[in-house]
Formats: sequence, structure tokens, C-alpha cells
Amino acid sequence: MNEVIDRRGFRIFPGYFDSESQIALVEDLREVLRQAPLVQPVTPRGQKMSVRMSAAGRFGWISDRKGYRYEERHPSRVPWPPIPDRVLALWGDVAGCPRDPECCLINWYGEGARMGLHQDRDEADFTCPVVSVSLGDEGLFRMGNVERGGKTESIWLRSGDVVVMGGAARLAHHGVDRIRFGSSSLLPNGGRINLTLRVVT
Ligand SMILES: O=C(O)CCC(=O)C(=O)O
Ligand SMILES: [Mn+2]
Repeated sequence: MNEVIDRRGFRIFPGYFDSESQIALVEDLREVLRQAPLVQPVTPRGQKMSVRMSAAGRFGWISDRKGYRYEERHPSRVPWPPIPDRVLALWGDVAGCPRDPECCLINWYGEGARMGLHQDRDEADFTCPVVSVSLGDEGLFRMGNVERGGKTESIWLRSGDVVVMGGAARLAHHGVDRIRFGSSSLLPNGGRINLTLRVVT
């Protein structure tokens, strides 16, 4: 498997999932989203986020007027569906972590959606990486530093690409500036799905 390591420690696996596996993954996710539909979260200050979110696993990440946090139930109060085996197999292959992921966060980016530069730091154990999967439309992924500010670099993530944020990159800032809506035919209505696998506790 081709692997590119950015100087900050982001590990990128371009084309990790071939088109057949991408289609199968989307089928897995349809089942998850049937049980735990996407919701558009609001920030604690009441601003709508542009991505829609759901999750699989023991925990999902939630943001609302009460703050952001991990929760063991979807806002509808149903428990999150299990993480699909195909996604667990990816973790086993690339994470290099003895623990299993406890959250598979699902982000859906429609036209114009983005995610500002941030760190993933609501988890308890930073020795475990965050593993990300991109599906559907291309997204411009910005990689920054552990400290705020400084130089950043951007790469276009394509459908099937995997990024591992571990080691020195575990607490690095990152975000998605924009997507190229309609650039992929994987999702019939367009858009980009990103999965992030996380150990939470
Ligand atoms: O969509 C992406 O590629 C990144 C998502 C992300 O950083 C997050 O959900 O915390
Ligand atoms: Mn993140």
C-alpha cells in the first residue's frame, strides 16, 4: 500500500479503498444512517455547523447548545449502531494501536460545507491515533501544527483515501476548507463523507 508521510507526521494512504470497497462501505453506512440519521449540529454558541453528523460505535460526538462531548446515544436516544467490520479492519491494518476504536464519527459535507481548523482533543488517550476515511467528492484537507498558527499545507483528499493522525500529528490542527461538489459519482446526490475512527476513553 502506497503511503505518504507529511513532515508533521500525518500518514496518507492514497486510494486505500478501491471503488468496489468504497461502494461496499457506502452500503454499510446507509444501514448505520438508517438507524442513526444525520443531524446538523449547532455550536455551543448556537451557530449551525455546515456538516451533518452521525456516528457508529459506543460513542458519538455531539455538539449542541449545552456544549460538545461524546454521548452514548444519538439525539433520538437510540444507541449508536455498531462500527461496520470493514471499518474495523481498516483500523487493525493502519492504526498500530492495541485498543479498538470506540467511535466512528460520520461527517457529511454537502455543497459549500467546510470544517474549520481544529484539534481532536475530546478523547482521553492521545497515544491512539485518529484514522480518517474520505468517500465521495474531493475535499481540500488542511494540515497545521500542534500549536496554533504557523505554516499549513493542503492536499486534496479523494474518495478511498485514508489519513492517520497519530504520534506527533495526533494533536495537530486540521480542517477541510472546501469540497469539489460533484467531483465524484460514488454518492448519487453528491457530497463528501468523512469517517473518523477514535478511541474515546
Ligand atoms: O473531513 C475530514 O477530512 C476531517 C474531519 C475531522 O477533522 C473531524 O471530524 O474531526
Ligand atoms: Mn478533526
